[in-house]
Amino acid sequence: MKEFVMQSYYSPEQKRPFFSLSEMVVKKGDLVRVKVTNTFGMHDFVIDEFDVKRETPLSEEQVIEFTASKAGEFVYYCSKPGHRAAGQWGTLKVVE
Ligand SMILES: [Cu+2]
Repeated sequence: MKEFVMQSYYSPEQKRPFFSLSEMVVKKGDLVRVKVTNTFGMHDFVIDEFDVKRETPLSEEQVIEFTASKAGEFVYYCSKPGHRAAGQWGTLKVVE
């Protein structure tokens, strides 16, 4: 089990949305638990390759679990309009 904790938020100063964590590294076969708390704005958490798509309501910790069943580099991102393009994404590295 690999556990990660991150915040999802919109920065009024920088005028763009963020995840507080930009990278997660796990081993193939690991059960991955990601705790995401949205502290400002409207966001979700998506990893297409692992069929992860979770709404993250404001101020509620969401616990997302999946098995890293394939190796490679994948992107986790927020699918709200414009957020990924503005930089709200990170890299999930699954090593053999
Ligand atoms: Cu977002």
